Amino acid sequence: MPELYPPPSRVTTHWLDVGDGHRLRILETGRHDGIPVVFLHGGPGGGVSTASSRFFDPTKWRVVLFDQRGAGRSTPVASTDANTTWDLVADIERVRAFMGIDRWHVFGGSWGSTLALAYAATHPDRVESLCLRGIFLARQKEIRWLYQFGASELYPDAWQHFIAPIPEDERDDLVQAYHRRLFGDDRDEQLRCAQAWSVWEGSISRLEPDPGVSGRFASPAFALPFARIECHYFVNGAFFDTDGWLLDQVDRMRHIPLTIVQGRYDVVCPVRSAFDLVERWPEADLRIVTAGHSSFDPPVASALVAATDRFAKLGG
Ligand code: STX
Repeated sequence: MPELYPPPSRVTTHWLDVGDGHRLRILETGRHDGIPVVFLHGGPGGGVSTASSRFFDPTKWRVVLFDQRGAGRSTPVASTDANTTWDLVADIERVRAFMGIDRWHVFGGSWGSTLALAYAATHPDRVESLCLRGIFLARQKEIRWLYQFGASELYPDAWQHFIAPIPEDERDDLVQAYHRRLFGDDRDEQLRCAQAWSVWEGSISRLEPDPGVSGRFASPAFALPFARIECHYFVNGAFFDTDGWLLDQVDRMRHIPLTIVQGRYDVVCPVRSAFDLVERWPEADLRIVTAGHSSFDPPVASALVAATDRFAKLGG
């Protein structure tokens, strides 16, 4: 079982102005002349950490990680102005050009898989391979599963805390009810709701209970951008023209080598979505592991490292 690579010894930070008032923080790790790969984080709104570069052999890869609009250390933080899937797809191209890269490998989990597929469908010639984890296609049924009914039945204890900030007569549409509060005038309520939203997702991510979850996910610096940006995307159907739009684009990108690592017990992004994708994309290499959603659940981490090692061996 391959292990995560050590935390990076050298991290270079870049800043890129992408217009509309947004400035992105970009991190670069690994070899200057390594095989280029872009890491797309989850949420949307989750941000990157240097730990995300641990899926890549630093002697082989040049890893580019960036905080998507409004996320992590990108500014203005938690802003949803000019912030749609298509702005993010255009930003990936801006980051690629800024780094002087012609084609690259694309790696993303959860929302990162959604964004990777939207990018590959739009710019298939720029994508050398796709390595995706916890497939999320942003269909209404996936959004409902996570925030209305489904995950609620597996984690009724955590769910109780998720619904607590919303009055009973608004609980028939929790995403809308949260949206009103996350974008309302009451700052205290904004933060309380952001924390409840964020802790919910954190609480259901790992297969094994994670005692540190409320501390990390409730910290305002993480919770505010994560909850506001996610909620903004999900009230807008992730800005896709149709429900299931990504599945209808598969023929544009089926020539790209695709590896999927999927937790059998992923409650955030149930395996059904990976299955639906592979039905349309039978060449995909789907690896189902006994794990939950998180890329740091050990079987997921091992399978991801094995996948990037295979892509590196194929010659990059
Ligand atoms: N959102 C799932 C997602 O992309 C529907 C996601 N869940 N947790 C994360 O991302 C972080 C790891 C970024 C916290």
